[in-house]
Amino acid sequence: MEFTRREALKATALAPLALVAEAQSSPRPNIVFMLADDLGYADVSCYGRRDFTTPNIDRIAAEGMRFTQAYANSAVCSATRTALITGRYQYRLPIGLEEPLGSNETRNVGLPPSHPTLPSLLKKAGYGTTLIGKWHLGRLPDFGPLQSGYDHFWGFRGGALDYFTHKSGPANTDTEDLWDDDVKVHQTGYLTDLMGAKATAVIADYARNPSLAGQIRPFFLSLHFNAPHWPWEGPGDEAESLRISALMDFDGGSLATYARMVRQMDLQIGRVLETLETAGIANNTIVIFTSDNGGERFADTWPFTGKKTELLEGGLRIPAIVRWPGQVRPGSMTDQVAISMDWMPTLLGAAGAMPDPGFPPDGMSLLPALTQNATAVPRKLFWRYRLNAQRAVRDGDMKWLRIRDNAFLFDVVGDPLERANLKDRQPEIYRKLVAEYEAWNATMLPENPEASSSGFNGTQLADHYGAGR
Ligand SMILES: [Ca+2]
Repeated sequence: MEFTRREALKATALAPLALVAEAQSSPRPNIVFMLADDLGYADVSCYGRRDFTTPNIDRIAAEGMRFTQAYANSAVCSATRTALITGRYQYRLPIGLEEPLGSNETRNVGLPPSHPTLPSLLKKAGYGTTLIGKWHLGRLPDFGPLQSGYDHFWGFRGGALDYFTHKSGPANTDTEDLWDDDVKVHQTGYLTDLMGAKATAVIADYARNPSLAGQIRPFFLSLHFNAPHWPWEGPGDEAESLRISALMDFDGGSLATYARMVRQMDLQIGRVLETLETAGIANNTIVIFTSDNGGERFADTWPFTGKKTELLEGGLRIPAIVRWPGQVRPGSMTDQVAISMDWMPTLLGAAGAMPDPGFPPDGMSLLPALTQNATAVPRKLFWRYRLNAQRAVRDGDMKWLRIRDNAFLFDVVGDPLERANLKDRQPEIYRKLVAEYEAWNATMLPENPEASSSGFNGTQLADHYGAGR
């Protein structure tokens, strides 16, 4: 891939003069944003995974900063990805109400191309923008990465893809979903490896063409792995991809398979880091690694309970690691509460770019925590999830949680397992958080009964006895 002189001139014309001048005196950082899919809080060794190691992800932490209180905007894919790309609560847009967007959805829901996005704002500021991996924010012809601010796209549009057949359904269906820009492509190989290869090629290309017409052009690469999302297939498990009758299968997978899926992603992340070094741009590149929601059935979410599709901490808490040489202290850690939609103001700030005044971010910039060792700022954050009428507020260390008619108040810092219900011991705080939720919720779109909202029942997961069928 290479961008043409015409594209470069177009980008220059769009960039405000001040930014161009700044870019020439001190180059703006490149950004490599890596997102795992359904990776739990303790699924990498620097967050506590016990049965395997993730040396490359650990290395990002050793050379950067680890967030101990990072949250996903939602307990599932599309909803979090809406918040991540818009920098705002997902409940402001119909696509954000899909938990997640279904593959057979016929209502034509997606991220409106007119909405400003993290890639579209960076592009406007002169960045080259590429998405490799998962999109999951609506189908062509109306919706897609190229329609929402990415110059280039290589990956898939749905919620899941088989690692070998690259189909969104079982092997015997006509459901291939692998794309190069807006053209469907066929490629052989294990998807995690293909994404790693594509990412390293893209980085090398950007690094080879850093300057056109005297302008240094930084890049924003979103590398959205589907690992370790189901189907449960590690490298070499092609037979399993032919066996399963649905990608979301409940008769396969194991801790060992899961370990191989995560470790293969870690390996590809190592190649990305190596490529940044070989290209000589590691020192001017922000590297981020995080996940889109909490862990699924094989994940380690200790010390939390709950999983993907649940507003318990295990469904929401995720690893978040940032390396930025010269700016972020190596081997550091912060207890700053953070959430997916914070990346928009954070990365725009790092790039010297501005949000669209018509769509102000709901999150906050993490730059003070990252670059100035700032004291953690208390946050007030809100979630809702339609299945089982789940609602949650985190205010300071306290969390109000409702699941169906069961209501709780937890101190999630002192009691991360969410066991000691303080509702009747601290009724004023309980009432305050409920009132805060109601006030916030009144400013969001109402729940849409037609939107998807997924979860697990007792026939699927034995530990969910009592839940549904
Ligand atoms: Ca996910």
